Amino acid sequence: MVIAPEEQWWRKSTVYQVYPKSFKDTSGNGTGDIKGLIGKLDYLQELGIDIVWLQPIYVSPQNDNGYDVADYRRIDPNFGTMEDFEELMKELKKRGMHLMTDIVVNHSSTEHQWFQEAKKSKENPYRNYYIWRDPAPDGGVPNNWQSKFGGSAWQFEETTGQYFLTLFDKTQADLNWEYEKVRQEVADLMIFWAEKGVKGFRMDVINLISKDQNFPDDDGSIAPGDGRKFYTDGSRVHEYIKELYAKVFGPYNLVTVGEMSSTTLEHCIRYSNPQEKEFSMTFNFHHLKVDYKNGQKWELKPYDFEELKGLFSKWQTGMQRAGGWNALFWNNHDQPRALSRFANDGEYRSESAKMLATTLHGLQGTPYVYQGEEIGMPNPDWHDISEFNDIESTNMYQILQERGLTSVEALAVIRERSRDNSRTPMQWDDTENAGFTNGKPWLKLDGRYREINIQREQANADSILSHYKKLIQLRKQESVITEGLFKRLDNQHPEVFAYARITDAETLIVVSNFSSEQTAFTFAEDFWITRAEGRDTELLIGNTRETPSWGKTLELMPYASYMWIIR
Ligand code: TEU
Repeated sequence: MVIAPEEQWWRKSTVYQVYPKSFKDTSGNGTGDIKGLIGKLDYLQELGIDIVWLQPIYVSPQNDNGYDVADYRRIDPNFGTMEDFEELMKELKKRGMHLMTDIVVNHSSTEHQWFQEAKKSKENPYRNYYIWRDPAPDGGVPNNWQSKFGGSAWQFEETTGQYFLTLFDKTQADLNWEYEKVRQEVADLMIFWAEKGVKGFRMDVINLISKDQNFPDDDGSIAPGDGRKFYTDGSRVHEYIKELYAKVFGPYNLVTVGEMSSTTLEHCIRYSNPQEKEFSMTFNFHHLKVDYKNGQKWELKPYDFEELKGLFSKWQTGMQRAGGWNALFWNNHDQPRALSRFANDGEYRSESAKMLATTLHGLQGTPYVYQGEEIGMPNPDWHDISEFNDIESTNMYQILQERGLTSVEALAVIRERSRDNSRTPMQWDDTENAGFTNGKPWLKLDGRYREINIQREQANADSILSHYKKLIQLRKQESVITEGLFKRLDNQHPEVFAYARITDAETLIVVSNFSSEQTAFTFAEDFWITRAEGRDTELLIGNTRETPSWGKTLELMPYASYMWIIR
């Protein structure tokens, strides 16, 4: 079956990710809110955004900043009211924009009424909504699976004398997808939001919902040996997603993105090929682990550039061949800022931010811009552990010391890897607290906000922000960006990532220098002759004052990056 292109309008869209807690506060309580977002919709429209991904705003104890949902149908008063939400929908519609909401249903908060009931007795009608196991014969945990936030994945519940599974925080209880009623609840709650006009869903760690029902111990033969091989892309996951497609995504014609933790290319092809009727696209994280020493997030090493390029190429080519579709991203609310991580957030901050953007936005897929990325926000300047809020960071700070690191060493790791790096408040202008709040911000701001802020970017025609605007428009104008075949060109150049996107009529070329040194890059002879030599070439976008001279060999200044089209 061929899907008509008009049904895939989002293939030319750029999604903007809003972390509401840090976007814009209007109440003065120091945390962002829905009204704050409404006030900034003109800004997003001006940027060229047509889909806004709004992170969880449901009632929640906020132990994991809203990824611990206590009521899927109500707005947390910290963020506003249902009236505010409806107002947001109206204001988006006025501007021709769509809302994508975040659905967190691998787990719920233990404060959810389902869990409050479930824990009362083994006979409770909600018992089966969660995953309960008897203690091991010695009274200990049922198996050796580890929580993603550190420690055992099992929590003991006194009243009934059983353990329940929590793959994340101990207050995030995993839902039991084997139970048909749970799947129906999920479909119903999504319909509730679709009826309100929500056009898309981002589904949190959705590839973890089908667990091996034998709950075996992990023998550690495959790193990291924490049990994930028994619940990642599990045996019934595709069946469950197809069920949601049939009940919700299809009937409401939604754009959907699945967040896929530790997944494989083969599974993502199935999740995102339209013929499978599952998701529109998938996030995977392999390219954001190239600086994990031994695959461990909490062990530092400089990033492996060759591996990074290899991963982009593998996913571009692999998804393309089999009709899958990638969600493209450098940043999100769980990642340190790519600018600080893969490029230069000091002397070459502006060049670096533009270089990373051009590199990503030339690829096939749907790009996501995470708030602040479009103005080159860096990791902030952390000094003390007390400045951090994220539960994962504070847990790991303790665990790293238990593993033998000194407090100074542990802090050094947290500074680099903490999710709070991307969660600091949005920098709107150079007034106090960067115009984010009149109150006391819930998380500290980056100290450079007087220099790095939106007001300043808007006043500068040559800004990072203008660069993003242009890239977002280019995707809409140049069909080769959506359709062209991916071909890597750099032949393992130590500093340069270069690729082409090829259709019968056109060739798009992206060349980026990832280093702070000047370098040169030469196209391979056969590519140069067949696709470039003697043809009309237009520079679509670049990041240097001087226009580069086009030719078989290119001289590249530090972090220089260009996109050409050959027609
Ligand atoms: O994150 C999923 C996830 O596994 C990670 O990105 C996680 O933060 C990392 O592996 C920990 O080292 C999603 C959400 O994006 C995240 O904010 C939530 O905390 C998590 O699920 C639980 O809902």
